Amino acid sequence: MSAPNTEIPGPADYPHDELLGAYERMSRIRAFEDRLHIENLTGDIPGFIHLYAGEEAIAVGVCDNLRKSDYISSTHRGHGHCLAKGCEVRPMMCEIFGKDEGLCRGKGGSMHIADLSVGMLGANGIVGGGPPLAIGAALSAKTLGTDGVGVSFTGDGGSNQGTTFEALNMAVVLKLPAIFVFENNGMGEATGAAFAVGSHDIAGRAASFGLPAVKVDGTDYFAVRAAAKQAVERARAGEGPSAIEATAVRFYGHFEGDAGLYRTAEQLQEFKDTRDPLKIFRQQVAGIIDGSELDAIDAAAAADVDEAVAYARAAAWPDASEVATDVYASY
Ligand SMILES: Cc1ncc(C[n+]2csc(CCOP(=O)(O)OP(=O)(O)O)c2C)c(N)n1
Repeated sequence: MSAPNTEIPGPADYPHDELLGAYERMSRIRAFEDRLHIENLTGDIPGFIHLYAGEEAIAVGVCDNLRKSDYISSTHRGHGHCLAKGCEVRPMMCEIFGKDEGLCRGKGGSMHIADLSVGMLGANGIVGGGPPLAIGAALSAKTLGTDGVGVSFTGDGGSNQGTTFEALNMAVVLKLPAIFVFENNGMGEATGAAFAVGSHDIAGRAASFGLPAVKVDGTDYFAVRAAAKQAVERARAGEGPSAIEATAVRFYGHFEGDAGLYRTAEQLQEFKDTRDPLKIFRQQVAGIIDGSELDAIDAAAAADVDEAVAYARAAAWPDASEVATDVYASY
């Protein structure tokens, strides 16, 4: 495992607008997830939802290095990845509520949101399902000579899957423009990564496949952004794949409805006090950006989500005659 980059560009190295944009994207994810936590209690959301709050700096720090034409694959905890890659709030909300105006016409739901128009290959109910998709996108970029990249987001649990190992190996063998982002939130459902990850070192294990791999604090937007920048530049230059292990904490249960008995309320509160990527960002930009500007961003994000929920609730269901449309592929 190569040493983490110690010369990380900080807030002073980015234009004001870019800093505001990064916070806006993280704030939008937080508002989206906090609101879904409440909406889910009404029973009006079909299927399971898994919330991304606490991990915002990973999705945004990575995707802020990507172009619309680059591809990402995601996980069952996919809302943050979707929003960071450019999916719109309203059609995402419609999808989660199962409505016809959803990104997948209401047939995907939370765990299968996809939007190819922004390079979002899909949230994925199959743990470890994303890495093979991302290297497929990377192989197509390499074959077509587009200088695009394919990025997979995978949890610490997903890092143990055979599909992930195969994808890591194939990306190295074929020297693909692929980036493996491992979101280590310390838990796979209720099982600790310290138990389930044999090496206790996801980046080190990835490096053993023969690619550069770094470990970063995934609650630090600037650390993630810098690590991903190096990986993306390397991929676009034809130098092959990289891996990033980013550590963070999820603020909600594994899924909405999880009693979360594997951690105490005190532990969770301490995480929220000390490992909140939005609070950390606010501290990092203090003196450069006025807190009131960030407050206004939070208020606008909450208003957008309000509007999207109202819209989605009132929106039409898919017509029954379309039940099989877009479900079966035909060639
Ligand atoms: C192939 C497969 N095995 C098991 C599951 C059940 N499952 C859903 S989420 C999950 C935990 C995944 O943990 P991790 O990859 O760390 O992601 P996190 O939930 O922490 O974001 C499991 C085991 C599944 N969906 N797919």
